[in-house]
Amino acid sequence: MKLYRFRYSPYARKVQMLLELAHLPHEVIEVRYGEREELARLTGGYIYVPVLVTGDGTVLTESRRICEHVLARPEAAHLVPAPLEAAVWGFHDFVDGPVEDVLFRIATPGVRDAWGTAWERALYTLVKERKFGAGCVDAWAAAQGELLDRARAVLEPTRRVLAEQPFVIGDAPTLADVALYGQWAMLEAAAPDLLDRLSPVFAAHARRLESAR
Ligand SMILES: N[C@@H](CCC(=O)N[C@@H](CS)C(=O)NCC(=O)O)C(=O)O
Repeated sequence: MKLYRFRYSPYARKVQMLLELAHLPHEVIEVRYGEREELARLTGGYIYVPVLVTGDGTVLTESRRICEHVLARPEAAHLVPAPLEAAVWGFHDFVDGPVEDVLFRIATPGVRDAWGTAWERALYTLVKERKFGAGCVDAWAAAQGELLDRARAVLEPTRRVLAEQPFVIGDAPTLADVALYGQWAMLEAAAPDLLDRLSPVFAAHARRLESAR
């Protein structure tokens, strides 16, 4: 399989961790933000990541759909234990919704500054400003402290659980942890200390997942 990603993409990093925990062989293709010709040709025009190309050449887009596909494989079944299916998917959707909604604002200024070319920084800013308004990236940089407080409030029950047990559901990782890991990877791609500043409990959770894969 081939996984197309940006290093900062929480959705792509979620899929990557899922493949790693399931021990499904895959090649990671690092897409250059300012150069997506291969991706556009492959997908027929979809230039978001993640994109997964499966062993039989099927091209999958949308991380939730990709996760469903991977989880249908026997190697990955343990990552959504049957009696916990509703809870695990519910948590996944909570992470990709309200959690991502605040964390991407925290990560965005650092992600922008990390792009290697002025063209990529300008394109990334344009993409954000077209959706969230002129000056949004600089405004999020200025409001980082408040955004971190908002994120801590949204994630406080999760933090309390992870302070007491290794993973969201107990002793073994599930899709719930994998979804969180995508967010942690985004923050650390923006700035290496950002996740630890959000909470050392979350940084420890990221390291546990990396050890588990
Ligand atoms: N709903 C999609 C969202 C994918 C998405 O928004 N990907 C972002 C990276 S996190 C992207 O590719 N953005 C393109 C751009 O910034 O031009 C999924 O879950 O896969």
